[in-house]
Amino acid sequence: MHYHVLTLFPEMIEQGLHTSIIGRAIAAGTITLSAVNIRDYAGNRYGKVDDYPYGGGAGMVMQAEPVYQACQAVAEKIGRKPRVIYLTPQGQTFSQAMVEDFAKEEDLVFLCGHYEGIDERVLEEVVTDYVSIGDYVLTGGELPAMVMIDAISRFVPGVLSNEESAQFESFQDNLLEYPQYSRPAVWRGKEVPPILLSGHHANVEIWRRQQSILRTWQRRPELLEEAQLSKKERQYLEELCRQERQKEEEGKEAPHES
Ligand code: 6GU
Repeated sequence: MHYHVLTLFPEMIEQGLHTSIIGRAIAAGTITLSAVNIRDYAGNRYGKVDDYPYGGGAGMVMQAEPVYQACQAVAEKIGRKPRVIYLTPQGQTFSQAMVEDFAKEEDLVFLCGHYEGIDERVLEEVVTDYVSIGDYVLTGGELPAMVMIDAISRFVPGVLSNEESAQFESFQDNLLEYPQYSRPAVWRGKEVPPILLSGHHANVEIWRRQQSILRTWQRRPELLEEAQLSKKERQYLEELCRQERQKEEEGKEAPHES
């Protein structure tokens, strides 16, 4: 996978992604990361790439031509028109389904805006995907691009070791991950669930699946609609719901404290 990030702050991208698992994948050449400074395509001696908005209003707008030239430079380098993702709070919300789709590409271009945005005409010309990372406003597209690169890279073959492999983590199967414990077996009086110390591997697996279902039901119940559960697991979920209804009923019957 080759990432090309078009930005006014290339050092932010270069410094942000060279640690941990993504840093290791870059060092190994499994993925490449090239931060392209849009200012290098300013076409003037001052490196000026923004101007006042037509029609008035606050702030500055990134001009079309430098963004277009930076994009063209990437297309020429790789010999074809790549997918170009514009990071914007107006985009589709980034999801695990999008992660897996983007991970299939050979090259991905991320276009990071700043100020009050980018001239609409160049967006119409080059952007293939408008993506947001959530409903809040950031100062620029660099952090969202890094978030996306991190998530997509986990699905690029060879980035995760077998042990780190994505298979059993959150959102696999639309279930949240089960809780994890490590030594000591008793920490400040809190014990590790005894089944994890039993050495009974099959029972541990059943317990972990149940914990995943319980967590998802407690924290992200909407995910369960898409989850693939076995007949036994459905029964377990129904039992959870039944217990909850019972608690509610008992709560209603109990006399109120005053
Ligand atoms: Cl992709 N960009 C900016 N500037 N703000 C955001 C965002 C993106 N996603 C959420 N907020």
